Amino acid sequence: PAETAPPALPDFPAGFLWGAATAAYQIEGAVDEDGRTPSIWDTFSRTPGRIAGGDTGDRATEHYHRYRQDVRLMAELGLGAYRFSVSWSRVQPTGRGPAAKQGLDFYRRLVDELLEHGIQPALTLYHWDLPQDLEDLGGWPARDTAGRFADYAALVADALGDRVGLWTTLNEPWCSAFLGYGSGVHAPGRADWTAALRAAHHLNLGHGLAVEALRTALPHDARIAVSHNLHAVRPRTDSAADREAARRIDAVGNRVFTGPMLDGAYPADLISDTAHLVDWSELVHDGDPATIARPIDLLGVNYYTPTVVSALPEGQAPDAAAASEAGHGDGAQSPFAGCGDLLFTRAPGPRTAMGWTIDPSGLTELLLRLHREHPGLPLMVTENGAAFDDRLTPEGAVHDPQRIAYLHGHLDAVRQAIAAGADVRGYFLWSLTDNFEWAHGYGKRFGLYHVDYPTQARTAKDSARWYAEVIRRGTLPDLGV
Ligand code: GBH
Repeated sequence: PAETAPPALPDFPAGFLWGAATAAYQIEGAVDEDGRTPSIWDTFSRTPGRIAGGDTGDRATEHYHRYRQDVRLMAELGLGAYRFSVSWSRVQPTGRGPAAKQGLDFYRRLVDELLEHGIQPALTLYHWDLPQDLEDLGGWPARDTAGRFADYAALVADALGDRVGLWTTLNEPWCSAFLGYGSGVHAPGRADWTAALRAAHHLNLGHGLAVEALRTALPHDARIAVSHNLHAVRPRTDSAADREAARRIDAVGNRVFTGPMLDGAYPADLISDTAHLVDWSELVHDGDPATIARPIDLLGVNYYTPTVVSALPEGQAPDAAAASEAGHGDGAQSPFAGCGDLLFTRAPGPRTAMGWTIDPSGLTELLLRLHREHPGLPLMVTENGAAFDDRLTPEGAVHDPQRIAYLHGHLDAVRQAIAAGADVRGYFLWSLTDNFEWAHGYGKRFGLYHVDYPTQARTAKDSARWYAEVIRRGTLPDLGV
C-alpha cells in the first residue's frame, strides 16, 4: 500500500541528506584497548553517584568491535550519511603529541566500511570526551586546551581528510561548558559559573583554531560545521520579568556561541549580565574574535524540547525540585551561569521518557531564526530524536508508535521551515542504536534499534522500518503507514 499511496506532504529538497547520529563514548566501549587512555567521561562515570545505576561506558554497545554489523543496520535503513564522533584519547592518548596508529586505524576501517555501503561519513571531532590528561592541566577553563584541540583536529584531518567530506568541530559546546563546569551534571563535574564561562570562551577559540587547521589540512571541497544545542527559549508568561528572563537565557544559552562564531563578537548584554563572574577583557585576547569567526560551511542544530523560563518572585529561592523537574539535576545549581534566580519549568503536553515536552514548533522556530539572522548559511539538523520506554516483546519486536509520532512531528517541523525559506540540507536522527545516555546511563533508550545489553543483540524497532520508508520515499507518509 505504501507504493500506491500518494505523497501526503511535499518532498524534501533533492539531495537532502538523511542520516543518523551517535557519539564515541556512548557506543564504542573498548575503553582501554589499543592504547586509549581515560577521558573525563571515564573518570566521571567511575565516580560513585554520578551516573544512574552506576553505569559506565566501559562496554556500551561494543561498537568498537561490532561496527561492521552497525554499518549493516545503517545500510538497512538506507542512510545517506552517518554522523559519529572520534574519541580524542583513542587517537592522541595524552591529548598532545603523536597520534596512536591503532586508534586511528579503527576510524579508517569504519570510514572504509561506510564508503563501501555508499554512506557519507560525517565526522565530529569532539563530543564531550576530553582526554583526562588535559583536564588535569586545567581542562576547557584553561586557554591552552583550545590550542591542543586544534592540533588534534589537524592530526585527524591528516589521517582521514581524503575520505571524509563533512567535518564538525564541536558537538554542543553549551553542554561541555555549562553542564560540565556550570552545574556539574556532566563530566568533569565542576559546579563553578566562572569556570563555565571561561570554558565557553575556550571552546569558541578551540573551534576557530580548529577551523583554521582543518582548512589547511583538508581538500578544498570538504565542508566544515559546528553543532549547537540551541535553546528555543520561551518566557513562561508574557510579563516583562519573564521576557527579561528569556533574554538572559538566550544570551547565556545561545548567543554566547552564535555571537562570536557568526557575528564576530560576544553580545553586549551577555558581557554585562556576567561581568560579576568573569573579566571578559582579560579572558578575550585581541585576535580571538577574528579567529572564532572564521567562516564555516554549515551550521548544525540539535533540538529536543523547548526551554521555558520565568523570573522567581522577589526573595524566593529557586527550589531544587523545580531545577530537577527541568532536567538540571537533583540539587545541582543552574547550568546557566548567573541565572540562579530564574525558574525552569516544562511546557504542558505529552513528554518523552526524559521528561521533555514534545513540541516540534521549537525546531521550526530555531531554523527560521537562523535563516533570518544568518541568511546564506546552510543549516543541518544534526540531532533530533526521543527516548521512550521501549519493550522487547516475546516475539522479538519493539512497538514504538510514540517515537514514530515524535519523528513525524519533527520532520514536519523541518519541512515547514524549508517551505518558509530555510536552507536545511539534512536531518540526522538521534540515535542509530540505544546507547549510554550520559548521566542517565543505559536506562534511557533513544535508538532506532533496540540493544539487549547482556547479549548485545540489536533489534529493529517499528520506528526503524518507518524511517527507512521515509528515506526511501523522500517524503513523510501518513501516520500509521
Ligand atoms: C544531546 O544532548 C547529545 O548530543 C547526545 O549525546 C545525547 O545523547 C542526546 O542529546 C540525548 O540527550 O535545559 O532543562 O531545558 C542534548 C542535551 C538536552 C541539553 C536538552 C539541554 C534541555 C533540558 N540537551 N536539554 S533543559
